[in-house]
Amino acid sequence: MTLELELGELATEIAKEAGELALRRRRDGVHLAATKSTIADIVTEADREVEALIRARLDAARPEDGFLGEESGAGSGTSGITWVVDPIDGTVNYAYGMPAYNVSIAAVRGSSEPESWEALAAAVNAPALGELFTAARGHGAWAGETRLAVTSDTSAGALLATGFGYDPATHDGDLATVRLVMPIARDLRRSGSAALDLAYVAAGRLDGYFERGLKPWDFAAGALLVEEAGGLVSRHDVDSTRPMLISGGPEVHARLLALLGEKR
Ligand code: LIP
Repeated sequence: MTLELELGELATEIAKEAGELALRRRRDGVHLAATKSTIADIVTEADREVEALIRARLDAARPEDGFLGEESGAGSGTSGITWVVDPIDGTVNYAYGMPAYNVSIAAVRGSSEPESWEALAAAVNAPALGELFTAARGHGAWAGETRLAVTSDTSAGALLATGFGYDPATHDGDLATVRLVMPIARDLRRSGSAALDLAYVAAGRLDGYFERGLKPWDFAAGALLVEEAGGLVSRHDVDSTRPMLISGGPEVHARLLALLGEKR
């Protein structure tokens, strides 16, 4: 078995267990643990508990690996493999009881800097939706037994998705970005979860997705799903406080790149 498949099996197994925990805690009732960058940027007790479970399982299975999690931060390793984890991506959806949330786990070769890592394996588990998306580099992207592929025909316009940051001061600029891309769009979706948006691009349910200000754990797994489904993912303005992520099939990616590739 290749390293990519081995890491993918571990990510999938842990994402399943972590998703079941997140679902149980949602049904028990969600409790706010803290706020972060703004009052809207929340973390629930379940976020912390799910990440602790994921980190414990990874430490037991591969103690020499590094770790980068949204809630517990970074831990160095000696193996050259780093796990990049968002325990509950779509946290606000989760807190409100909306089903568009997921456990996102990626294994990358190299550091926890997106510009220098190579993603090797990914699992995005949306337990309330009953969907598990997986990928291992060189072995395709999957939803269960279904192989994923990005779209290619956007003659009716592209079905795009985006997201907005937690800081209201950024919303005007993000809306200006939306205005910029609408001429190539047939419509726009906003799920509230970057990992799910990327999984949907990989599955051909969206033609493209773009968003400013994502954190490494928001896109680490979803980006590999898109790449293994024949799509492209790129980041721009990476030295800014809010880099732009662009994703889609080759044609849609090129059109988004032409419109958004440089800071607007
Ligand atoms: C969320 C992303 C989403 C973005 C939100 C937030 P979180 O991640 O998945 O795409 O629009 O602002 O960053 O906070 O739920 O892990």
